[in-house]
Amino acid sequence: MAHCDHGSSSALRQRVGDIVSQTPVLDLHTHLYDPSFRSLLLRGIDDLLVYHYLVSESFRQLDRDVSYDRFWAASKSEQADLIWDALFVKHSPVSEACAGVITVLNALGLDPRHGDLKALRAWFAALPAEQHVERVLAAANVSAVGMTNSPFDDEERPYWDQAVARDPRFFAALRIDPLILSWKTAVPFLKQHGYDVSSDRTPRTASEVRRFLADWTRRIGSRYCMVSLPPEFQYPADTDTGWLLDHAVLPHCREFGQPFALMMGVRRAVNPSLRMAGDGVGRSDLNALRDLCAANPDNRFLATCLSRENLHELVVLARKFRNLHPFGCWWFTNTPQLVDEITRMRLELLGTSFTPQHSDARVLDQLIYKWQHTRSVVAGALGDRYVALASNGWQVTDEEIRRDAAELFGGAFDRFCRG
Ligand code: RAT
Ligand code: ZN
Repeated sequence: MAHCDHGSSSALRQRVGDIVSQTPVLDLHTHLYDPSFRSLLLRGIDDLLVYHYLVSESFRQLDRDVSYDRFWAASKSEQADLIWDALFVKHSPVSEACAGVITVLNALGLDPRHGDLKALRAWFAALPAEQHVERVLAAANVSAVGMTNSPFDDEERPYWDQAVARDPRFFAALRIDPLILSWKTAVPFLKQHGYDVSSDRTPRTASEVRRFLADWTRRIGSRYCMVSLPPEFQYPADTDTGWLLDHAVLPHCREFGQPFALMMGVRRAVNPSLRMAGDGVGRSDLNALRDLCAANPDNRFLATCLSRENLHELVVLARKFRNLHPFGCWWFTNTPQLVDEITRMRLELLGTSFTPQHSDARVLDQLIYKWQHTRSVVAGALGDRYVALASNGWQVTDEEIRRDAAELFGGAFDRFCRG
């Protein structure tokens, strides 16, 4: 029997690391836009610094006299200055979100220690959006970027009426939180946009909601439909949400042969003073997901959970339901230690039939750090599985490593979407 000694196991780990970094990623969920969406595409140092992950961290370190009101009244670059001073100058940037900024600057050849924010701002300002996109996609080795597209977003909606050339590497995903979670306010919105709905649960309303979903799916070329859900989400349920799922959303996804993506466990506005940075986490009841998968075998579900405590149960559910595809280490679980734990658990229980990560990037440059950090963790976890196999005589080939890495970085998702 061939044994994998220390020398060959470190060579194997090295091969895995190389192949994982050479494998392009399909990033299935971000909040990025292609450059044709102009100011909606966030990029550069100020946007990196006012990222909501950093806003919430900065309030732990800012001087007490910086009130919420004072912070929000400041301009974007003034907010960036405050955050830079609190998190990078007065303290070391050791948190994951802070370290991400350093990874980005380093990858772009910028040295934040020699210079000030002014110099960094000037560097980014000189970079046209298209060139910036090329540079970042190349540095991150990302080949496709899933957007988050909401028909309910007044800033985004007008862009879909423009017949402009779009960057085909950015693909659309239809985001429908307001429809599913605040039906009472969605009704007047739909009416205003020409859909004959009422707050009664009638067949006419269901078919009009389906027409709305179909129109937007076609208009934006959406690849899947998505919602984020509070910890209280239940299914089946005699609620507007339950009714909309059964009579509009799930039939729509079946008709278009598309998955429905659930991001479970976000508790919105735990601290409203922090605005977008004020959301928290709660543990979800995954019996709802079990029942969704069991009662709707002709639907496919992508799912991620915000609560670490839900993630083991999610993996076990995926073993039971082939119409369920776990994805990503979302938001508060996107830290190297948790990505490592979660990815190892998924590899050990699901093989390669899941998608370890999505970036959730809101700022173009973040693709660099989110993927660089993820790649090193995924390579470590995968490398250890191959080393264990090698110690029992199964030597993985480079071609097999390439195949597995491609599965994990978008191939398995692609196949799952195709059904
Ligand atoms: O990770 C995030 O940036 C969150 O603010 C959310 O946007 C979350 O990813 C979501 O899509 O709801
Ligand atoms: Zn998101």
